[in-house]
Amino acid sequence: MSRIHILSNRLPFNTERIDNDFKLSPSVGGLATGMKSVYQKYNGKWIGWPGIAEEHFEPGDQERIEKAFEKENCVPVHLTTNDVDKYYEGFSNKTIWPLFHYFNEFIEYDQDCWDAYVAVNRKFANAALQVLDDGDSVWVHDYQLLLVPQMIKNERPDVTIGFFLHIPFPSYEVFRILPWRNEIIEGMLGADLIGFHTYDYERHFFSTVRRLFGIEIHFNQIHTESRIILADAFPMGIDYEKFSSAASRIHAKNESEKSELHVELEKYFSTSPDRKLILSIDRMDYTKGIPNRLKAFSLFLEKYPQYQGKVSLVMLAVPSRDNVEHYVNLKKQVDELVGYINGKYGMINYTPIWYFYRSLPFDNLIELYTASDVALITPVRDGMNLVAKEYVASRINKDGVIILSEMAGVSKEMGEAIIINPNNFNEIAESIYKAISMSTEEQTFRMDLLQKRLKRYDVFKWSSEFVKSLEKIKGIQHQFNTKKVTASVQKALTENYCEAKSRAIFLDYDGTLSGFKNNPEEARPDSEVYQIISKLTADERNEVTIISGRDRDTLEKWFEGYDINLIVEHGVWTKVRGGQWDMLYQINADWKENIRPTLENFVDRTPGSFIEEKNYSLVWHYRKSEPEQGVLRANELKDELTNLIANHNLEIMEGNKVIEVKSGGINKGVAALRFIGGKQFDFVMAIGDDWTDEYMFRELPETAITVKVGLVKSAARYKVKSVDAVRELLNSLVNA
Ligand code: GDG
Repeated sequence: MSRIHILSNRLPFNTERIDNDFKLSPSVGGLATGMKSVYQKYNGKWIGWPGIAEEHFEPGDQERIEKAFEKENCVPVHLTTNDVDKYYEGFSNKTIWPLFHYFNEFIEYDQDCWDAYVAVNRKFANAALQVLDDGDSVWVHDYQLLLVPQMIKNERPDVTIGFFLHIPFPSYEVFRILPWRNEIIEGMLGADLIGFHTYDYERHFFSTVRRLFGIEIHFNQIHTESRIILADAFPMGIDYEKFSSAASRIHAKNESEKSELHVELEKYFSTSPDRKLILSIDRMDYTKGIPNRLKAFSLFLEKYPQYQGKVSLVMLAVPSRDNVEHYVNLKKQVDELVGYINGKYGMINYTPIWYFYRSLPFDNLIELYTASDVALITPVRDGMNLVAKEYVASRINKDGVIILSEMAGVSKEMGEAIIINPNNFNEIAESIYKAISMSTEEQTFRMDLLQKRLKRYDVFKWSSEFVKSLEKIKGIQHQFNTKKVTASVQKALTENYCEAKSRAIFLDYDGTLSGFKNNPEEARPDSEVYQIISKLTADERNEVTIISGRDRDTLEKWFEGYDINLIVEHGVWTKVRGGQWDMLYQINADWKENIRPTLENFVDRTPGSFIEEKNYSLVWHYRKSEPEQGVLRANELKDELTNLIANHNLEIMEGNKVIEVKSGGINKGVAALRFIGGKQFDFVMAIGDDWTDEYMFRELPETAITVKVGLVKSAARYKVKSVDAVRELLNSLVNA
């Protein structure tokens, strides 16, 4: 089985200097747990920063660290203090973190930090390149390493790369603010599989890819020139069993075994039977909505004074990035709010808010989860939020209520929670009341559903689903590659070409010989196209035909003086070289006046779109309109047209960013076959890019060499990736 390596900013161990050596202790986070199962099962390495900057090394430390990590199959990437300052604390945490969490006012734009980000991503990529063997895969994690996929792909296109983003991917309208937006997306598109926690993040990403690069996306596959890339939502799970068994273990403890916190919690409830405890746990981060939570809790006590003295909030805020200005300010604000609320509502035997600004041992965490009646989770933005899931897993008695912000990715999976808007303090206060008043039956009903779901889709299932998708994309790419015109296929085609005595060559124009332009008129042939056509037509064994959906005047003008055949308007008109225009069979265009108003209506409603008129068809172009709106309107238009054409012999054709209405019964396939007629060709070739060319691929004899431009499904025998590749193929034929 091929190996899978993991790349993340930190290695999954904490490093402690003991005497003259380093002791590693496993870190306990969800990512570490989930990924350990992957890199161990697939025999890979974990590549990341060990957590000690190079400046703190004493002589021999680097070797000692490397040796210690080698035993754990980890490869340390060494960073300097400057790297950590600018790449991690700088660009990662002061630019990407606020940007991706919609805190635009906190974003710092610092060229030095960006340069360091690029350089450190390069260090990680190089470390990975050192360990990669043929057939290996890598799974890159998170926003600190967005450029790594492309850096690896450029050097090792054969390696399958997965990337998972643990934080939200913002709307394009926010993402576009970033000066380095193109570089970031190009970096991510080096991956073959891109994972997000939710579909919303995925669709924001698609929208960004479309808008920045105009790349085609079919369902969840991104079709770049060289590869198909899969993107999908994989909501991260937790190690469910670990939390539920820890809760059972703690539940079973006798008095002497209980921790101090455990005893204190029991004492709190024993003073009055109707006491309730609300829990909140987060890193102290401005994305977590901690001040909102405090204000809403205060409002609750104000609105429901009967609960003063009976309901407390226990708030664990783990210190995080505490040397950064915005975090310092947040801490100050939280301290003040806690002081204010405790001062206002506190009594001798009642503290409204128990506030811990530190990290607690795992068992204490479980004690908090099991003791609290309500989990109050109110981030203003959060990629997923694992605390909500951990609370559910720890509720072995199937009671407890979760109040959950709709801005956390986890809310998509937890319909049974009370979902709130974190900026609506009144709604949160009311939800607290609703939660503490909820009947036990209702709590159990909701908790049972949540538990079943989270147990099934735990962190191991999450990582195995991702790995399965890595295999899937490998398969999809392989399917494409088997049809790809490789060097050896090209050689064989060239040999066939050279041996043939008479050849029919059908070439579509737009998207095949010439790339798409915003305006159809701008796509006129360049000198290379003319050169290829000249060379092809100079060989008298060749019958060269441009077969296109374009109108006859344009193509006649563009190829005036060239010894070629033209088949235009999808086969309506044919002009054999030296001859006159001839219609395949009599058709009329009276229907246009009935259809035109509908198209005009769509032009008015879709900025950037326009109508192209051909002799026997009308075309609605939407290449220049907003990508999503264009697709939406195109579907709407197809729908309307389907009703309109019911009594006419008309056809609706969907091309590349166009919807065309044309007279029925004629297509490129029928026209190409008619052209061949009874003539004997021992080499027939057809190249085209959109689905109107599929008629040709299907109708031509089986022996024909049919070539699709692009990576989508096709009836063609071969595929090439781009217009450039078509030109390369044709050049290789004519130069043979
Ligand atoms: C990022 C994304 C996404 C907290 N306090 C203590 C402690 N914890 C543990 C919790 C939980 C973890 O920390 C926090 O995870 P979250 O998911 O809530 O949040 P982030 O750290 O911001 O993580 C987030 C996540 O990545 C995964 O993709 O869900 O959206 O921002 O596991 O239990 N653990 C211990 N003591 C504490 O005091 N032992």
